[in-house]
Amino acid sequence: MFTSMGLAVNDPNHGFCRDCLTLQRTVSRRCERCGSPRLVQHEELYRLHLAHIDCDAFYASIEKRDNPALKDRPVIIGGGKRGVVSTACYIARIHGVRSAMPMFKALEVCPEAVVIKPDMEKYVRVGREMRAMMQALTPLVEPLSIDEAFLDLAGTERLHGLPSALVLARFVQTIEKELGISASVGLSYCKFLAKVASDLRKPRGFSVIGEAEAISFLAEQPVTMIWGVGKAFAASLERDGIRMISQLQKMERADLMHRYGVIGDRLYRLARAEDDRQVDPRRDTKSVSAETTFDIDIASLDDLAPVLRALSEKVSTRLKKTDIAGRTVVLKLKSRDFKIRTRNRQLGDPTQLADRIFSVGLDILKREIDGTRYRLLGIGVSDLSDAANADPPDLVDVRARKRALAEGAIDALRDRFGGKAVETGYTFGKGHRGRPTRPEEDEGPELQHPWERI
Ligand code: TTP
Ligand code: MG
Ligand code: MG
Repeated sequence: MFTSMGLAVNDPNHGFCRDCLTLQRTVSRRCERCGSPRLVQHEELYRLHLAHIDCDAFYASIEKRDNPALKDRPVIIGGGKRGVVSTACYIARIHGVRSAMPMFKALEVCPEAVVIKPDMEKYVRVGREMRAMMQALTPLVEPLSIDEAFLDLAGTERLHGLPSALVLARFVQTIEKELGISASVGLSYCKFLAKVASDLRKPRGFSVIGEAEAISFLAEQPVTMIWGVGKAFAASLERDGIRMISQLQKMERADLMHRYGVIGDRLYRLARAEDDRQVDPRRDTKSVSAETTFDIDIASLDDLAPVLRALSEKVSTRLKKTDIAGRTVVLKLKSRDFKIRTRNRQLGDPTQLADRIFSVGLDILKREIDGTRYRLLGIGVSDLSDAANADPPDLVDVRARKRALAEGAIDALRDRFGGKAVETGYTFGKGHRGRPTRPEEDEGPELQHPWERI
């Protein structure tokens, strides 16, 4: 398939065509061989090896693949209990449908949409297939979620007989053909910009951000482009008059750290395109979780909540020890008749905090209190990432911030005096019936749920 047309690969003057993978003799708008406009040209194209690949409208693409009649129709995946949009295909997005939008609202803006209930097993299967195909390209694959991963292709040129950029272009062609889904590629020299790049020209995008233009590119972007700057934090930056990354580029590290703590240091570095995090395939750790089996089956929230609190603290401690955080909270219940229920909820930012894990877990748990007697309760987080991205200071919610600080103080005491020294309102003297009786707490197997089974 790959045609060099006698041109030296690795010459930055020659871009290539993403449709026929042919190197181009000149800088042009259309492929010299097949006429396609899908050309990639960039000074650093053959020097960059760090990629982020993210599938386009993942769940919706799979459903379209399996039912070609849906191809040109707006498709929304969602519904179910929470009644929100999981994802919308790009046609539905033109009408204004977005992830996490309440379904009634989505149908207001796009009444002709076809709504499909998620089939997680199927999506997980496809995600796994794609991951295996990535791992055939390089051992350095770091999955971020069901439909995306970082790949470091440095040093694989000899193996593939192709520069990384072409390996990536060929890879997306392969998954289009073999899996029937499309994906977008971001190619850069660091994780931050590879991830930013993959999102620039969705769907079927291929974007390159080189070292030479990194800083000027970032200068024109809003602060929300920085990893970990969620809505709440962006609002507090805005109150301080900071909206664009160019403003951060002019600020001193000490000033940013004084204002925003540890995250200030991250703002300083990422605004300057400094990011030396390596692609770490071990980050594939599926989830961090804790679960326990009761001696007596339990149906009431009053009895389950203290156990949930204790387990959340255990998960939080493990996260803090290993310096990682999770963005999806997963609750697991096993009923008397051994039926397993797992429920998960994605957060805006990754967390390490017992308080957050517990409150989200409790919220999910409340919906499962329906008289069923449970023999097992588990809580965990998945979608793991660096702790550096966790729990950005939410200056909007002062109470949440205070709780986080209090949690830090409790952790310090626990470190000094052991886990039992400090008990919070929820665990203290409550719910002895719900207390794990066998053994103290089982670590149990990792939670089985769609996000981490992949
Ligand atoms: P994303 O990669 O965030 O989104 P996407 O693949 O649907 O669309 P894009 O082209 O913008 O990448 O998430 C992957 C899948 O995860 C998505 O198809 C559905 C699921 N998901 C949810 O269930 N809820 C959410 O809020 C989000 C963001 C994703
Ligand atoms: Mg995606
Ligand atoms: Mg994704």
